[in-house]
Amino acid sequence: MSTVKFRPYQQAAGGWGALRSSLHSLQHQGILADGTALLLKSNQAEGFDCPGCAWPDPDAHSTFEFCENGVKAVAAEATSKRVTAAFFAEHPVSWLAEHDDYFLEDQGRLTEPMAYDAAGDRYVPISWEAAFRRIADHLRALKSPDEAIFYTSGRTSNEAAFLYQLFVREFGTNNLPDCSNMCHEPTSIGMPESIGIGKGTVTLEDFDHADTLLLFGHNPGTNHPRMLGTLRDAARRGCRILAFNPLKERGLERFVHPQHAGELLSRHGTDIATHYYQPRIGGDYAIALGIARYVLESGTPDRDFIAAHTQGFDAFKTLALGTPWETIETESGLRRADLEEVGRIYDEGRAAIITWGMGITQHKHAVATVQMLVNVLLLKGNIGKPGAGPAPIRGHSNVQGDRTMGIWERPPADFLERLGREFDFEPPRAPGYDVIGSIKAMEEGRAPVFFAMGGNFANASPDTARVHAALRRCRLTVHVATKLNRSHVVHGQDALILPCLGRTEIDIQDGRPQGVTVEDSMSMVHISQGMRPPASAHLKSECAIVAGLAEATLPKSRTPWRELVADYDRIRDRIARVVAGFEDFNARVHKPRGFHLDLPPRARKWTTPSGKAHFIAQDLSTLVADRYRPQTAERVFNLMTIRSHDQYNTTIYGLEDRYRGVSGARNVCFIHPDDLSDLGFDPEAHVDIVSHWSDGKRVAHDFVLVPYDIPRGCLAGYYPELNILVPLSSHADRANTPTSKSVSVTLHPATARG
Ligand SMILES: Nc1nc2c(c(=O)[nH]1)N[C@H]1C(S)=C(S)[C@@H](COP(=O)(O)OP(=O)(O)OC[C@H]3O[C@@H](n4cnc5c(=O)[nH]c(N)nc54)[C@H](O)[C@@H]3O)O[C@H]1N2
Ligand SMILES: Nc1nc2c(c(=O)[nH]1)N[C@H]1C(S)=C(S)[C@@H](COP(=O)(O)OP(=O)(O)OC[C@H]3O[C@@H](n4cnc5c(=O)[nH]c(N)nc54)[C@H](O)[C@@H]3O)O[C@H]1N2
Ligand SMILES: [Mo]
Repeated sequence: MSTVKFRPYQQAAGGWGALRSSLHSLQHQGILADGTALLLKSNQAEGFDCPGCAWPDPDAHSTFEFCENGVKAVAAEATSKRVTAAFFAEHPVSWLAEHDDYFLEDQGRLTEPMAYDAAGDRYVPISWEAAFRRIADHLRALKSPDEAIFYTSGRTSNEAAFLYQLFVREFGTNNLPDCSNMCHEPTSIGMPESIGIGKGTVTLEDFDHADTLLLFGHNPGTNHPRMLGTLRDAARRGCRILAFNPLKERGLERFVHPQHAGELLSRHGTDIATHYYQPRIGGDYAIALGIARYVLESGTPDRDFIAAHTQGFDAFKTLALGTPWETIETESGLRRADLEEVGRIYDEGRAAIITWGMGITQHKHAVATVQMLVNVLLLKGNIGKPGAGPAPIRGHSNVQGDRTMGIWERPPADFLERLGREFDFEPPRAPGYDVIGSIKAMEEGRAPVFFAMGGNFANASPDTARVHAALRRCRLTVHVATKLNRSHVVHGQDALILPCLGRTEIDIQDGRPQGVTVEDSMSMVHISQGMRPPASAHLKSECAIVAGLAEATLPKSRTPWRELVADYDRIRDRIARVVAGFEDFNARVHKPRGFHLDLPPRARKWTTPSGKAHFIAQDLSTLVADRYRPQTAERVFNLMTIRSHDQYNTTIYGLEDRYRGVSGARNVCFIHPDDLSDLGFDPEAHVDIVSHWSDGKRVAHDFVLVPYDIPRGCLAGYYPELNILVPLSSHADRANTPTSKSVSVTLHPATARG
């Protein structure tokens, strides 16, 4: 393994560093010449939606919105490198499996359908027809449709997602786990109980009207860099920006806009956060409770709003005022004076937005924390007025749209009702498996067929060893993918790789180019039109793959699969009749920049059973009592697994985590300098990280300790390398999201791998 270099990064986020790194990625993918032209089409009214993050596009922009990590995402898809049949002929799968994920994805775009040949331990070419037949044979041989699992990652378009869930339900199961089970599920579970919908209520424009922003547990400089432009404008207007993050993330501190020549000359850039708090990992429930307590005790709750629009206020007030400040301090890791400062700023504000990311959702008490953040908003009437509201920051560019289209293992009854009526079949009603349920089912042999529409299930899921064993137990694994990844080399007895078109590519059906649609983090739905010739003539669109599969598997289906795929407008017409809020879909989406979905809370309409918004809270002490405490005399740390600046989830672009000053390797573990010396380790000591759970220990070998500005008792390292430490049964209450941001671990001098 290469060696880790650590050199603290002094500059602002963005700036020349971002420009240099973007050029480097275009060069690395061999598309320096035409890459720029391509980027000019990204996030434009008539271009393609950036396959990177789900941050919305501003309504008016000059050329293109520059984003370093967007460039990396586009370049990774538009790469000139190719994985051909000759590549697979040369390399046995066991050889591929010895290589890391960076190597696998870096081989380039997949070019034709491949099937695993056990005798030669190689993937060999297969025709599309034969591939569909083989999958259909496996599916039809199952004792029950519930023995198959159909995963989705969040890049799939609305049209493909809609057809895919229709196929899966006509086949007869709701086993539709998706990446949001590991991501924003606590948001989707918590928010409807509070305000009736599971999505953010703000638009990008609201950020122009807010005077207070509270940012919880996300890292915009890396994971949604276009948000930095929004934050910069807000900061320049004098908006108060409060960041809550155990780490000092540079993108939350200051930013140089790479498209402003004047700013490029100043190294310091614009200060983003006016106030920066470093809570302990998992301390956010207590912070939000502290804010609420301050407002109730010393501030001015919006009594009219509370009386007219909410339920549960009195109980909530009793609970908040009854929580001692000492408990709030210990649990949040912030001092009372800081908490009161936050409370005061929030109370004084006229309109506040609260944003959150994985630092909130990947914890045991994630649902409770999401609901506590909503309580804070309700206290001041900060929903349903300009410049105010909840803004969960989604991950994949269409993960929100996929859920809207029915990629959901627990579909609402009214959706199934409409789906069944439109397509003349009886959809299954029993809930399906989510990600964790799927892994357990495969492990126990209850689900021998695993099909994935995108993603990298083998490495994105928790408890790597168990997931790999589970996938290997399958009779068939199938991956619709653009690039080679771990999930293709950790496979079932029979395995297929089906290569598809990416977002940036021209999708021709029946002689005409097709556009697909996506929904961003703020519920804007718009068209995405590919611009590049496909990476190979053998690629199919995700929609065409679903149709091929459906025709092979469901001979009695009354759905005109081929006809729908010949013109995606026809798919949208069906969506318009099934999915609430998509009436007149084609007419509305073909307008420049598309349309905004109607979100009732914006008009202070609450689609909860009571018709009101709800204060929902539980005693902080119950959450504390609930915490897992390993039986060990050693010092136990709380580890969060996070993204470096040079990756897209399991896709590793390079080995530089620029803003954190780390380069050269990814086996790092950030630790407070005093914790380091207390344990008797030197900086850059090599350690094994051992996670503790009721079912035993898990070990990550040979990680380098990097002294860092992080609260004591807390550690950080990179996903997906540390997924081996996340126990399968450690997950958010009710939402089942793996607790990727709180793993109980101890540190030990590195030993040889056993
Ligand atoms: N370039 C790039 N863009 C991406 C992705 C990518 O990998 N690369 N991934 C996409 C996806 S799918 C998603 S979901 C998003 C993820 O975007 P983020 O939500 O930003 O994801 P993480 O990197 O996991 O970062 C979590 C942040 O929360 C902080 N944190 C961790 N635990 C806590 C806590 O207990 N409390 C608080 N307050 N903070 C905490 C960490 O220090 C870190 O700054 O980004 C999307 N965009
Ligand atoms: N420990 C830990 N684990 C985590 C997280 C964490 O923070 N910590 N984060 C979780 C989160 S938030 C998420 S969202 C999941 C992500 O989980 P996934 O969505 O499953 O993983 P990705 O790495 O985004 O998937 C990358 C693969 O998608 C394929 N791909 C790319 N573009 C396309 C396309 O257009 N179509 C198709 N069909 N395939 C495509 C490529 O083959 C690529 O290899 O991981 C989760 N796991
Ligand atoms: Mo995500």
